Order: sequence, then structure tokens, then C-alpha cells
Amino acid sequence: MNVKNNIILAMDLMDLKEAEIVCESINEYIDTIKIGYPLTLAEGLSTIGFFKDNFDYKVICDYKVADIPATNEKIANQTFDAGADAIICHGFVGPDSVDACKISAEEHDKDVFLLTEMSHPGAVKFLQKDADDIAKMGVEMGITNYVAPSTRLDRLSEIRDIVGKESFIISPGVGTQGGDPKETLKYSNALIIGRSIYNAEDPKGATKDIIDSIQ
Ligand code: FNU
Repeated sequence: MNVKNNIILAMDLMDLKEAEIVCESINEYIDTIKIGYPLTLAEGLSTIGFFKDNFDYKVICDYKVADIPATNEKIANQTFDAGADAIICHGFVGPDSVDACKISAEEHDKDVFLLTEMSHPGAVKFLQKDADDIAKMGVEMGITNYVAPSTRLDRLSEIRDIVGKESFIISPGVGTQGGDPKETLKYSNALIIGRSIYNAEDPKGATKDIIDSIQ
């Protein structure tokens, strides 16, 4: 996936009008957006089409799909049928569940991102110890897109080593959660940034500052 300025906007505002205003103000810098449950539950699955039709964005759906294969398949099919370019699925559920998302993505000619380790402190308790194996599973399955944290660069670097330099890693946790944009891009292909942009008094200026800091 090609991501303009290596920044994916994590749009977790829950009002589509407010989201639209932010997108309009930073449109020149951004061509990829990630939406998740907050906006989708508040405004519906049609938000995917909204961003595609009005902004021509690539839309990554952060639904962290984590169910049995039959249910994962239904979730992924609905998401791609609604126009998503990619879906994020959890890896801890195992290869059969991940494969259901992968097959759906392939059938729709879209992408699946495998979530390895999460960025928040609590991820250390359970997920971290299996994250390397989740990444290895992804490699064995032929998955080429990954999500890995900007908040722990040692872990991000480890996951980069496992998935290889040809894989595409996107990293949340930049800014508000403490991750550094430039350091993160030593290992990652694109930054996922939400609150530091959409909660900024001047989202355009905040985005420009981040872009300047990574050049
Ligand atoms: P911001 N997100 C995350 N950590 O933060 N998908 C993960 O490990 C992960 C995610 C999402 O902190 C989070 O849900 F797998 O405001 C939010 O949408 O910059 C975004 O990344 C980070 O938002």
C-alpha cells in the first residue's frame, strides 16, 4: 500500500461532520485513513464509502477481527463489500481465523493487515509474549502487511526482523501514546496517528509539523 507522507489518519472522532472538517483541513497531506469501531458504530458502515467518495482515501478498517473462521469471513466480506481497501485482523486467534480474513481479502482484491503486538501498556501482560510467534505465523501464511507498535521500538524492530524488509508495517502509538514519528519510521513503513492530529487546535499545522519532523 502506498501511503502519502507515511501518515495514516486514525479517525476516531465519532461525528462524521467533525471528521469531515478535519479531513478537509489536512487533505493535501493525507491519502489514507483508518477507521475503527468508534466511528463505524456511531455513523455506520457507510462511512467507508463516504471517505472514498468524498476524499478518494484508501480506507483501512481497524476491526481487529478476532472470531472463529466462519464469523471472520462474514465480517471481512461485509467490510470489503462496503468498499474498504484493507482490514486489520488479530493474530492471536490462530491461522484458521486469520486465513478466513486473508481469503476474503484475496477474493476482493484487497489487503489484510495482521496485528501482532499492540501499543498500549496492557499488551505486555498477555499479547507480547506471543507476538513474535504471531508474526512468524503471518510470514508462514504469506501475509505481507502487519501492525506493530511505535511505543516499544525494541519490539517493533524485532517484529521487522521477523517479517522481513519487504513486508509493510504500519504503526500506531505515535504522539499521544508516546511514540516518536521519526524513530518509528526506522522500522515501520507508515505511522498511524489519531488524537495528535484530530484533537489538535490546528490539525493542519499539527500534520505539517509531523511531516517536517520525519523528513
Ligand atoms: P491515537 N491502535 C492502537 N494500538 O492505538 N489499532 C494498537 O496496538 C492497535 C491499534 C489504534 O493514539 C487505536 O485504536 F492495534 O489517537 C487508534 O485508532 O494516535 C489508533 O490506533 C491510535 O490513535
